Amino acid sequence: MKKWLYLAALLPLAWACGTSEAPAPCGAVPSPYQWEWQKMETNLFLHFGPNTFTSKEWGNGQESEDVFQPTALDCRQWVAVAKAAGFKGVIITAKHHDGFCLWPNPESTHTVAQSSWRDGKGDVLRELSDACREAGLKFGVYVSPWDRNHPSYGTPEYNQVFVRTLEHIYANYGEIFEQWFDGACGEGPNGKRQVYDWPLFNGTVFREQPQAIIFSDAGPGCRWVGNEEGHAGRTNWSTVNVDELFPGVPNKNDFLNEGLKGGTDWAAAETDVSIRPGWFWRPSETPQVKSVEKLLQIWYESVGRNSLMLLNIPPDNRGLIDPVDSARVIAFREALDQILATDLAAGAKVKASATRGRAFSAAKMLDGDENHYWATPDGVTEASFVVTLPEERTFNRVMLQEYIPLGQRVESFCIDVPDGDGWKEIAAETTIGYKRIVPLPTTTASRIRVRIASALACPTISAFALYMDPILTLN
Ligand code: FUL
Repeated sequence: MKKWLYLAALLPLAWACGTSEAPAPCGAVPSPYQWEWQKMETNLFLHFGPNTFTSKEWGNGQESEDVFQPTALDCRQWVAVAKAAGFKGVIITAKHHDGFCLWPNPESTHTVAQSSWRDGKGDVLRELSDACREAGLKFGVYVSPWDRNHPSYGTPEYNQVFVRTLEHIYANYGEIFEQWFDGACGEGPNGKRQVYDWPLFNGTVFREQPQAIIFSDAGPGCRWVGNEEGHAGRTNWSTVNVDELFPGVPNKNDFLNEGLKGGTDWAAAETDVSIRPGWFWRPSETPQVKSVEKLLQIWYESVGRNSLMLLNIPPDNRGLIDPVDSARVIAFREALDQILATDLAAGAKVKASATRGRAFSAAKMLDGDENHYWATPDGVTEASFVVTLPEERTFNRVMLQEYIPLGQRVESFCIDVPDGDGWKEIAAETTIGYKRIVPLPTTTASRIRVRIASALACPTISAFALYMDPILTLN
């Protein structure tokens, strides 16, 4: 064959392979730190302080420093529980609303240094940050701007005190992966409220700990999910308009729960929830530690709805995690691991209605590489794929992931299974995001179809899996 004829014969093939160019980013995208943070999925929240000893939720700041008296503090035990439960990071109340500091903060006279505990030499942040680093867990801090103890609270000087407080932590306890700011702004000891200087506070974090994700109602790193019961919205966009929000913003809980399609800023939702009714440990609540079933449900409705699960397990008045709580959270993780151990889509073949090119084929969703994804040609925002299993299998959860470094795109999708010669719809949902797990009626099938009904730009789907959860079933 003549050379040109040979080349001409190859042309249609080259055309069929489509483009090897990745889609352009769509709208706001996560920073590399936000992308890494999202992949942590489950983290441990620790509420610990004078309230642990007084059985209060909000101390008034007048508690004697000597109230803080853990008899057997062991932060390595907390970290061991976190590890066993599969958490990737911990966040502790370095300072809650009562103003008591778990480290010797030179900006305050209401700290561990003024307590008779360990003759004023104790330092919970030191022990915990060391234990985290030893175990390979990330370390984060909750520092409440509301301070019911500090004499300067309610005056402009307090904003400077608060910044120096942050700086002291940042200079002494290593890398912080998340800075937790709650929006509470009540009265201080002189009856005044503070006008918080958020640009100053955030600027301090950006300067001293640039990798830290700043949590608040308004982000900018991640946003509150809008409730403390443990559920993100079924629709959950990781984007919002940060300018329209501020920490403590009223009447926005539903909005925070769902985010804003096409919002100008990336601030994914974090779901903070306690394993107990309260945030601090109190013995009377031990019988109400959440069940494995409840924790699984929270996981599905947070991690499975494009959010992070920040589970609070408050240490007790000995300074240890209560054995009831640790046994429960470890049992939860074991149950979850067992459900996720078998991907029932293993060995499947997948065929899409449209593909951008070989580098973005539907098979990329099943190859286990988080940087590989199926994508359609630009402008194709309605598309489907059919997964053909090696044989009939029984499942009740579908897991989908979008390749979020290029933005969140899918705004509605459906799941179908074969019905006679056609298909039957068994689920209709909205967003996907980093991870979406859709509960299904228990279904036995050898084929399953996912139909993307609408998207902000060509979909980029990086993972598809099927699971069978024998504990939480729809039918
Ligand atoms: C809120 C606080 O008022 C609660 O005490 C708790 O710390 C919760 C996580 O955040 O803003």
